[in-house]
Amino acid sequence: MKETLVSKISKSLTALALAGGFLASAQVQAAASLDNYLTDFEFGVPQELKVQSQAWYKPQFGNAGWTHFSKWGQIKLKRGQTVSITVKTSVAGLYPGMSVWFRPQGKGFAPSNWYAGHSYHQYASIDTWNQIDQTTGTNLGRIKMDWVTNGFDTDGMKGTPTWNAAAEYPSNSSFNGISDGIPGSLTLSFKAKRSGLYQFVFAGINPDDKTATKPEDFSNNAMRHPVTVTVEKLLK
Ligand SMILES: [Ca+2]
Repeated sequence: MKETLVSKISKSLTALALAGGFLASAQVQAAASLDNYLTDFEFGVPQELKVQSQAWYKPQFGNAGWTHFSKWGQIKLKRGQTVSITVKTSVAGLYPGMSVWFRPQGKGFAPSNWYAGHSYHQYASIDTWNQIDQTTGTNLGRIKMDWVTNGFDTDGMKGTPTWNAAAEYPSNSSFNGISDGIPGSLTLSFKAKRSGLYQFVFAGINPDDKTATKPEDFSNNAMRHPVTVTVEKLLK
């Protein structure tokens, strides 16, 4: 039986779709190393780390967080444990922001000292395959991160909440501004739904402009400022 034109086109489209699918699955991604940016945490042991003042939410980068201008932490949790993570600073005018993910490890998964790119979405899960160490060409595997929670400190924060590409203050509620009455301090609490590794990233968002009473020069984006981070186990 003679093939109709429609049938031929249909077969060609199917072939193209298959080829496209193959290319997509074979596509590799350059991973970003978190060496020197990632700290292991234990319950109740504060760690002082340095972050940039607007790296958790960077208007110049489409409002994404910036992987290497922030700092990362991780801790293993058991299913059902309720924990809090606090990021606080004594630097006036600096407002911490933080995102938390569950990150599966083991066969097929990239080690946790690799992240999938130079920017991160503050309130999204990711699942990406064939992450590559560009230096060695090694396929690191899959980076899967299930979003758990996020937020930023609004205590004392000035600014007009307007949402646009250049906005310094996100009015999009998914960024989750939190006021607990303590300027420079942000606490996120959550219950572990699964046993395993939880990874978090933190940095500043929308710092105050430099003033006579605020000696920190936040106009220097590259400057890093100290924050103290503590993970605590909460009683049920
Ligand atoms: Ca606060």
